Amino acid sequence: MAIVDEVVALQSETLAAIEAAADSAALEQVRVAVLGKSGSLTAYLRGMGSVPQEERAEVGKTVNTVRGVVEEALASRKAALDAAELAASMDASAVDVTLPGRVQQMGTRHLINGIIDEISEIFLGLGYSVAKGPEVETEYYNFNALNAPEDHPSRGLADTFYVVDRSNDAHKHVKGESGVLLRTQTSPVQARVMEAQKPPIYIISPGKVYRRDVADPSHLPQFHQIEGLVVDEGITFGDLKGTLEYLCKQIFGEERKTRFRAHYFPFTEPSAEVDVSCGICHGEGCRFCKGTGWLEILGCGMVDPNVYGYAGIDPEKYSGFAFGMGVERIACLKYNVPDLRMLVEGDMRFLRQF
Ligand code: 2NL
Repeated sequence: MAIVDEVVALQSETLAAIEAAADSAALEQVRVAVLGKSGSLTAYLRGMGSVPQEERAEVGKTVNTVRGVVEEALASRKAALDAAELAASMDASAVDVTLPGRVQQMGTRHLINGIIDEISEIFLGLGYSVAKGPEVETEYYNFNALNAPEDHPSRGLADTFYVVDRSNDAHKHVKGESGVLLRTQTSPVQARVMEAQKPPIYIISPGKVYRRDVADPSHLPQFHQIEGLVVDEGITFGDLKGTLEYLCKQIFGEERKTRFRAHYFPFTEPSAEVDVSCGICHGEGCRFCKGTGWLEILGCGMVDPNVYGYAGIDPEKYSGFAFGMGVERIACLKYNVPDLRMLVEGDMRFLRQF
């Protein structure tokens, strides 16, 4: 075959190989095999010297034409392959912006913490401070320092969670050798403040308390309490009444009435329970207030002089009052929730309403 025909045949082969190259790496192999340093078309250019004189002009012209045609075919195939590869990689990493986003569920503050904050704000506005103390307490601060008699039923294993029980120990009444328990009220916080700090004292102590009860609509084994304590010169029962009436109106609304009923607590004398008029029947009597027209919301009284004795405060110089309320109970009364257990079940359909 004449050399010119060989070169023309090489062009057809090369164009077919370029068309068949599946990706840019395969295309590069074709380019090197034909136009590279030892490529098949390059070999014809290098070998021009040995081409017979009469063929040389035509062979040279053909080789140059073929080189132009091949270079153009390479460039156009390379552009097509690059575009296809870019499109494939964009498809592979594509984000479907029409899919719905993942919703981040926002939590809410629990109703109980909301009520604690609300009542704390009311007392902060009256100049009180918030006091905190341990939930694992000694029997001394939880009972003795609050004038609870040795045989008081709430001290028993049936009513209180003991961590260390020293009820058979002769030294149990000694402050440093007392039993250890989960506090049944937050009063031990106040007993500690009275011991550490001289009057005037204006504090509230919110926090968790524990009682050995089975959960039912009106009891929980773990709940929250807010207690308050005022000790100053010249404090009277009138100060107690005014403070708690103000508190009730702030929590439940101006239109609600309050009443004080005589009661007994070991740590206060005289003592009272406070009722607020029923928000459902407005005093007429209904199921929610069990027909009485009133809802019990807290206990209170003038601090018993014996309690000052434990704290080293002079009862001739100072007087004061104290009160305690269950936060879960207040929450249920405020929002007409029929069962305390609904507050601790963690059902977001219920809790999100507050
Ligand atoms: C209730 C009744 C009450 C107190 C708590 C108290 C504290 C000190 C001295 C005297 Cl340091 N008293 N606390 C007084 C009266 C009642 O709680 O029904 N709580 C749920």
